[in-house]
Parts: sequence; structure tokens; C-alpha cells
Amino acid sequence: MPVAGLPATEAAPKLAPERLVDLWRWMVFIRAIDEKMLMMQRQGRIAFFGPSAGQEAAIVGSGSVARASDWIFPALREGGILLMRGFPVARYFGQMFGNVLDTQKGRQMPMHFSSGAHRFVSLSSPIATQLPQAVGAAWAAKIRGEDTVTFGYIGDGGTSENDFHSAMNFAAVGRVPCVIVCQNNQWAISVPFSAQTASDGVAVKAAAYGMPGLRVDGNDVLACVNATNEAFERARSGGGPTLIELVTYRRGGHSSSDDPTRYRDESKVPAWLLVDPIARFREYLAKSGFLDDAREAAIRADIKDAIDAAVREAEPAAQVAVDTLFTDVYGHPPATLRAQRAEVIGDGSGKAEGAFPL
Ligand SMILES: Cc1ncc(C[n+]2csc(CCOP(=O)(O)OP(=O)(O)O)c2C)c(N)n1
Ligand SMILES: [Mg+2]
Repeated sequence: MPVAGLPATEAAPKLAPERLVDLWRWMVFIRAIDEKMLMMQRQGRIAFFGPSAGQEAAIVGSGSVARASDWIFPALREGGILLMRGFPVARYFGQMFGNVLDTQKGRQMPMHFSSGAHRFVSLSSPIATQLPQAVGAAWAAKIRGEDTVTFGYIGDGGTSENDFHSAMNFAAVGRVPCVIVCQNNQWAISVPFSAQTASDGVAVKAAAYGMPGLRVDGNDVLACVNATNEAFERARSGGGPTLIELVTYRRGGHSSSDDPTRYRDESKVPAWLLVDPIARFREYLAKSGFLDDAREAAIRADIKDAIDAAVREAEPAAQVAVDTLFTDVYGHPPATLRAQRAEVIGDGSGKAEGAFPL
């Protein structure tokens, strides 16, 4: 479906039909997680959540290109890529509860998923700070001669941060193997893209840094795959970084704490931008003969079962032991920390110690 102002994009990448259906399945999976989390947040079962509804094509299309050995440095809305990498769904919900299933032992805010084994680094709450980290990791891979590509994600709002400049400049000068993906969902909380920058989109900014910039219909999963493939191949063959702007739309609130009806009016948004990427790709798959109603119903039922089972496992899991407050930082904790631990937990005698050595 060509869209005004953007290239016609549904030139299908060379993917087997089953792989195409799998991309769609992941898009549906991520939307279903979104809906579940929103319901749980409204029921007071989780504290905070950042939806990705409407951005599934951008997330799945770009994330599907990365190999398991590549590193992902996400922004707020790419948690689905961790699931695509095989991270257990129950542990994903465990992060939202901050309990023993959380790889980070409850030390992060909700939505800050992370798994070293899956090469998925926790997003940084201060926006854009993950981008210099991604570029640094790519630089390290280059120095070590490793065959890895790093994917750094950022939002449109994040491009106004100093870190965007630092990352772009360093990436291009160092010709590092990095794919920089900007999900331009038109909003940075309540700030519209028109108030974010006076430039004609984000992708054009790449030229000044000396790297290619691609502006892509981010509601078209196949276009996202194609563009990311191009950037990925350039990075892994020594051609350096690419900035990809995936033009999409944040359908929901910024987070579960936000009410977008207070500051925006969807009737003024061009219709092509509001296209549901899941419905659009479903139409493509159906027309191609790869997906029918029965298959869709089976996929949706499987997804519901998987999510319900994950929540059933994650929600009652134990809280993280208080002792973990004092672990994972020092091999040999200093006396001050040992004293604090003794004060909080006791020294094993059952008697809490109050005195600090300082
Ligand atoms: C340095 C910094 N400034 C402000 C914030 C508050 N904040 C959190 S998300 C956000 C908007 C981000 O917008 P964008 O980069 O477009 O990403 P999106 O939320 O749309 O995915 C802001 C301003 C922050 N987290 N960090
Ligand atoms: Mg945004």
C-alpha cells in the first residue's frame, strides 16, 4: 500500500511464507502483551507500562534482522525484540513485577527489560543515553574484530538530546558496525514532532554526519525489514553505520500514566499514518495465500494461552531476597557495606547491628 510522501514499499524481501507469517505472529504477540499489561496496570497489578501499539511493524521488522549474536540497545518500546530472541515470557512479566523472575532482581523500573544471554541491554531511563552506549559497543566489536552488529534505538524526541549528536558523530567517524534506528512515532510524550525539529524528518540529519539515512514507512513491516537489511549488510561488511527513520504513530498514551486526549486530536493526523500495521500485513498475507481465518484464529489462541500461562507463573513468584541489595557490585564488599548489610539483615545471629564503623 503506497503512502503519500513515502516510497512505495511492499516489495517483499526474500523470505519464505512461514517466515512472513512468523513476523505477523510476533506483531500480534506484542500487541497482545500490550493489551494484557494495560489491563493489569489498570487493575493495580503492575505499576507502570509503556505501550507499543501501532509500532509493531517497526519493532518486529527491524528487530527480526538482527542475528542472535548482535547486540540490541533499545529505547522504551522495543521490549518485544527480547521476546523474539527467545526470552521466556514469564520472565518478561517477572520484570514488571520486579520479583525473582526478573533478571535484574527488581533493581530497575518496570519496562526496563534486560538479558545478557540474549544480548539485550536494559534501556536507560534518561532518553538517548543508550545510543552512545550502542556506538561504543559497536566500536569495541570493531576493535576486537568481532563479527557483530549493534542496533541502537531512539525515539524522535531522543534526537534532540546531546547524546544523539555524540553517537551519530562518533559512529560515522569511526565507521562502526551500528544500525541506528529512530522510531519516529510523532510524539515525545505531549510534544509533537513538528515542535521537536525544524528539519524534514530525522533521516536527513544523517547526511551532515556522513552516513546514509533511510526514511521508511514504519507501518509496513516488509519495508522495515528491507531497510534494516540494507543497513545491517553495510555495517557487517565494514561500510559503517546507517540511520534509519521508521515513520510510525504512537496509537496509545506515552505510558500508562498518560492521557493523550489532553493534548492531541487524531482527526488532524493523515490517515496513512494511522494505518494499523497488523491489519495491513494481515491483508498482504491473506492476499498472498499465506494466512486464512482458521490459521489466524489458531495463532491468536496460542498467543493468548502463552501469555496467560506466563502471567500465572510470574505473578505469584517470590519477592527478591533483601540480601540481594548488597550483591553483584563488589567481589569483596567494603566494611561500610558489610555494616549496612548487618544492620538490615543481621549477622546471622538474628540480632540486627546498628553501629556503622565510620
Ligand atoms: C534526559 C531525559 N529527559 C526527559 C525525560 C522524560 N521523558 C521520558 S520519555 C520522553 C519522551 C521520549 O520521546 P521519544 O524519544 O520520541 O520516544 P517515545 O516515548 O515516543 O518512544 C521524555 C521527555 C527523560 N526520561 N530523560
Ligand atoms: Mg516519540
